[in-house]
Amino acid sequence: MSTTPDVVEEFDVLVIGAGFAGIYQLDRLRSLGHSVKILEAGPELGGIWYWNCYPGARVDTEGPIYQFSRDDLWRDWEFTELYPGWNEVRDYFAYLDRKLDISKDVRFNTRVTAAHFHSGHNQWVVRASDGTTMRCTYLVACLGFASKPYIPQIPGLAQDTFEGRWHHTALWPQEGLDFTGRRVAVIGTGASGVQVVQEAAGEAVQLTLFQRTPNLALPMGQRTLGPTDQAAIKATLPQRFESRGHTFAGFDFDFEPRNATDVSQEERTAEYERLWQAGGFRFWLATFQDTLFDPKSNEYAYAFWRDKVRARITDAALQEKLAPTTPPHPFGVKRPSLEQHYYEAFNQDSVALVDLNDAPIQAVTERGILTADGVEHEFDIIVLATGFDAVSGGLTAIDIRGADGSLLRDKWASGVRTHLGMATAGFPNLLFAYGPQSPSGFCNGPTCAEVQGEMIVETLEHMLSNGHRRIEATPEAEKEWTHHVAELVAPTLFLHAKSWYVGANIPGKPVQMLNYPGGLPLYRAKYAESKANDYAGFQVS
Ligand code: N01
Repeated sequence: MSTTPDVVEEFDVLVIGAGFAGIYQLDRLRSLGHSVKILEAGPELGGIWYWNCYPGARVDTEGPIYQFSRDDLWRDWEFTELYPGWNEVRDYFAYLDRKLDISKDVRFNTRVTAAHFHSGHNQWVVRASDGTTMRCTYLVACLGFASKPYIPQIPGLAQDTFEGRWHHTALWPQEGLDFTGRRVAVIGTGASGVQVVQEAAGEAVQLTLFQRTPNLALPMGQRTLGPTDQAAIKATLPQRFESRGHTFAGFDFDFEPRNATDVSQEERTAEYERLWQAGGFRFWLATFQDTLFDPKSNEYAYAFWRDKVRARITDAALQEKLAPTTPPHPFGVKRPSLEQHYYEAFNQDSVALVDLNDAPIQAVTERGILTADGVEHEFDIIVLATGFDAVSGGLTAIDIRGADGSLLRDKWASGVRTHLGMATAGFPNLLFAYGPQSPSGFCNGPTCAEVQGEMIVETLEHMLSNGHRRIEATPEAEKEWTHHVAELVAPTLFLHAKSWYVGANIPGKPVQMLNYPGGLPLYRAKYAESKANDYAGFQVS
């Protein structure tokens, strides 16, 4: 890549991605007087909420705390549902644009393909798919954890053998796709698959879910928000925002200090019931603190979940497929989806389930999906809800080359290594939000955009206002951080499931905890310690 002749613009900071994290960076850094630009692959703000417009796509954090906490922003904004749909989240981004005038500093439809560090100038030379080249002193990647969809290699799929239409949920046609009267297949049971199934069950003439692992989904507790709700929400939002930064996952609730194994069965059941009725992620993240550590405690939670779910499914065989007697993996170490009427959908004659453990997919054919038992299932639409090369995939998809010209993709081929989940040795002046070994997928998005976002802003402000030109994680610091993450995860049950949390969903990807498992308060303390010690773990020059 040429580093000089075609350079047209230069910035203090270039940000990749115009979701929550990127918008936070632009707004804050611009207000501090720095020159900043966002490069965004999509044609509008929203990041993940632009691409994921599949039927049923919906936030699974309560809307009031799924927004920026700034007073002048939340006071004038209301979501109409407790868990807003993708359309309403897009409206929120349009609202942010009106309030903050973001778009004028965003270059849309510009997918970053390469970023090479130029040591002589301490600058990044960034190239986009349209041939644009820009320079910046600091590059901040705000790619989210799910910017690289995973499409499995199923024979016939890439060859477009199928005569109907097929789409990955994260590359859904913007004009929509009507399921009405169509025969629909859904492959995958993550949050995306569960949401599509719920939606398609009411529209499709026939719906078949291809399941490899059941989702241990939780009741969402969805409801519309009327004027009384809105007033009550407004009255308590400042405290809720405040508590967001001090809980494990950036919500306004946290784990219960008792252990499930220390209380009587009656107390345990009463607590589970309370959490179940409260809805959302509470049964997962406001439950007994030992649930994700102690196999016995985890079994208690699973048994409660299983019995609740089975009571909603009429067919005994489907009960066993969707909520097996024996847990498919410990509860909560693969992300539960929030559902509204997912399990009832399977009581409809028009909805079927194919267990891929009995009959794996062999090929996509002209007419549908061929499974190993020789059955060709015929469809009009195939939905791939097969997830993402999560957390690190967005970064390694870009041709990022560090100070000595080596590729980030190569450096992380045997596993990610970072300092504070913010930077990696050999790649000076590159910081990332929501990246590997940061709270990332374990954190409410807007909370993390603000909390980790502010760490990045502070670090950049320290650099820019002190005339420093180069910051780089040291190899020792990233070794220590990687060790710290491994130590935190060792006593948990997370490595007992093949999830995207640990990279196990992508064939060949090293299995390691990709998200910071110590919770937001510890993460903040670790950063504060580094900052108080003159950015310990970074080499600043
Ligand atoms: O992806 P996933 P997702 N053959 O990786 C299956 C966020 N999100 O897009 O479980 C057959 O969770 C795979 O099977 P298995 C949220 O953080 C949020 O659903 O590995 N099946 C799995 O069932 C979420 O956790 C919302 O056995 C194959 C599924 O595909 C994250 O994004 C909405 C397969 C993938 O599930 C990812 O969720 C949506 C194959 N070859 C997403 N390969 C909100 O509500 C994979 N699978 C805000």
